[in-house]
Amino acid sequence: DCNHDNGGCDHECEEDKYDEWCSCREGFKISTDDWRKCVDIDECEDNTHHEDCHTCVNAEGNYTCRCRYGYELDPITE
Ligand SMILES: [Ca+2]
Repeated sequence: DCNHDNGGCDHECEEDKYDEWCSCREGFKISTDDWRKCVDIDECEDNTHHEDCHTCVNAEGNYTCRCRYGYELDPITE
């Protein structure tokens, strides 16, 4: 029951007539250990997120890119 203690969910609780489930805000995913818990997505582990990154730095809820010396972040794609 999402009305009670947010269904025990870390972030968002969703429900329909039959079921309830937890979802996470952008940058987080449901923990494989506990369907109610949200854990940070390591975008740097998954190569699809940071093709243009020289050095990917994972952070809580997002990630940042660092550039090699002589380059700077493209403000359009950042
Ligand atoms: Ca992250």
